[in-house]
Amino acid sequence: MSGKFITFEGVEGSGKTTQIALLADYFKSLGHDVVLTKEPGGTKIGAKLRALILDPETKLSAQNTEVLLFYADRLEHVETVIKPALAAGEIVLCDRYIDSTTAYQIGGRGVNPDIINTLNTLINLMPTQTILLDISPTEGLTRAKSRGQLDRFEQEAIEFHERLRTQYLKTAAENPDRITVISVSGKSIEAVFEDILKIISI
Ligand code: Z5A
Repeated sequence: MSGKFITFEGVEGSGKTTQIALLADYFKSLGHDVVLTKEPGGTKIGAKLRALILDPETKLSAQNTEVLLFYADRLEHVETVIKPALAAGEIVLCDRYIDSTTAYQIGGRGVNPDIINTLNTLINLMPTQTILLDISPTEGLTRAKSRGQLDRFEQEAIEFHERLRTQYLKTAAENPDRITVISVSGKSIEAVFEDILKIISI
């Protein structure tokens, strides 16, 4: 595969969606072909899965149902959007990917890592580079709450959000060549973007 696959990660309200859009515009202004996508919800079927997964009315009884829904979304996304774009030499920018599963389902929910490792063999694709926007869950959730109704994850207790931030930082420490942590606490949108441009490589 000749393209570049860059993912953005972080807790709710860390600014991923804002920054990834700025980066897409920046790359396009340089004449690159860019695919801007997200998980869950990067395909037609994924959009339906996303609505189901985020709906506060969705009640899942078995612990692993949630993770299977994310992998149904991911498999369709990787096979029909990400891999074809990379094969065509494009830059793929993805808002959340496998590190979100590690943070939310392993760190947050306590899913057995062996299950995720097995599911990852179906996906067989890791990002070229990952940017982790780090912020305290309290600050991130305050931003998210300012937008209105909270989704199924945003409604979780603060301890859940603290666990997934801890897991994110652990994953970053274990993958220093791929993941760069950018502290965004109290920084303006412009200041964060400047930090991103300093470390992005294509
Ligand atoms: N999930 C999972 O559990 N397992 C998985 O494998 C995957 C996902 C792939 C997807 O929701 C949910 O699925 C997610 C994890 C779970 N949990 N939740 N909720 P999502 O992707 O839609 O949710 P999100 O990633 O948390 O999106 P978000 O809340 O929109 O956060 P964000 O994209 O990081 O932030 P933003 O939209 O760019 O900014 C949020 C607000 O802050 C907005 O009003 C901005 O204008 C403002 N903002 C942004 N930057 C700044 C700065 N620097 N200063 C001040 N204000 C700012």
